[in-house]
Amino acid sequence: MALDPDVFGQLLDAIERFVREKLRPNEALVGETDQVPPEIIEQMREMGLFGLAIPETYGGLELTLSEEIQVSFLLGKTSPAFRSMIGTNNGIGSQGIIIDGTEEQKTHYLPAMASGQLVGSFCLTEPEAGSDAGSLRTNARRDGDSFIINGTKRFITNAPVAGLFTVFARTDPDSRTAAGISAFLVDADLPGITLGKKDRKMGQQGAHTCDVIFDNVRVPQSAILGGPDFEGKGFVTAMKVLDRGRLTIAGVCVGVAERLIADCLDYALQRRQFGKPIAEFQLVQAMLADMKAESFAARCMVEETARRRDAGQSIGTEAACAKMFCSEMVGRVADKAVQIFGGAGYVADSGIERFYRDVRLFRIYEGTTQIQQLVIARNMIRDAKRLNGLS
Ligand code: COS
Repeated sequence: MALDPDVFGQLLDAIERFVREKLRPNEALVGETDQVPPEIIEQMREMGLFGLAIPETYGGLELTLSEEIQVSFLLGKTSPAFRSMIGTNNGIGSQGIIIDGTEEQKTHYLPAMASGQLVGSFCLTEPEAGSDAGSLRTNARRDGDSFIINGTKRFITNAPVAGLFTVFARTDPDSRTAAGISAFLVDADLPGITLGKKDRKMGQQGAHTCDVIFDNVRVPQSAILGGPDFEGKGFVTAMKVLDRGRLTIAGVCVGVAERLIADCLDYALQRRQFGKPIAEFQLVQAMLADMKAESFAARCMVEETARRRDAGQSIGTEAACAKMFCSEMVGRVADKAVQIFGGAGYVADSGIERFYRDVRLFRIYEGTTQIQQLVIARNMIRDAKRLNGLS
């Protein structure tokens, strides 16, 4: 349900001000300390940012996808670590419950996630199962009315602060593929769950990932996401969640690109070489123009995909196109930003090198560029076969 336009406008204004006044001044600190200050997280809770995409009935703001990506554009205008704090609760940590959860699961978990009291994490990736998510080895063995989960999950965003894990585990011991995987809602304080040490990453300091190890973790049958009828259907839930998540990441990429372009323009107008601002040199202008055109194309793509999804269309192909194009685009933009800043872009003080490192992740998580290509091409071929009566 869309918010009243005035109310939504006020929300965007408040977020824009928050980014400008609170988040941007703390970017360097977060980069250096690898920690988002607790008072900022508290302010995010108060603003309702943890529940942007959660239905109003469960305490969230219930933004449409078109509205949510406008927020992504704004939050992209600062270090991605800030958005990552709220990223899982609005995306992969809650969407499984919203899309396929039972009423009881929604009532139990979503209000606490919307308020930010409970952080949700998505446990799909494993040491031996990254892009080939369907080959995961974590297993959930039935034992009477319970399941016993064993396995290790890797690079799990927000795991160090999570209270709830959506865990994808194989319930059919005879299957080796996507079939036979179930999703479980697992409270983080259950006996048998341990966390690995925080990963030391190339960028996005302040956003934390680590291993989550499940050693004979007993959960009731009611922990299957969607209830007993969803046993063996967890992989499809994961894919539906990722379709949506990929678009919001694309939105963040657009925001970061726009931020970098604004920084480059400011710098190019101030920085003088050969007696004039470097913005007056055509070779610098060419870089600025390419950055602008690409980021504008990306913005249009994200907005159109969100519109289609809000109109009830399935967006698997479009979300993959957007994730691929926007994440690659922001990589090129960040590279040109370093070039325009020159030496100042390579040293830490300008913050440009930090963004250059931060944006590298966008081409990897929630599906690499190569996985997006595979999804796009597979869907094209499937649709063409259907059209021609070949399948
Ligand atoms: N929406 C709904 N259902 C989907 C779907 C989607 N977007 N994509 C796939 N499915 C369904 C398929 O229809 C199929 O169901 P049926 O067996 O009933 O037909 C099932 O899911 C398995 O799909 P598929 O055969 O395509 O699975 P594959 O093992 O070949 O894997 C890819 C598909 C590669 C696309 C998948 O493993 C993937 O997305 N990998 C990347 C994982 C990822 O993004 N990891 C990031 C970590 S999470 S932050």
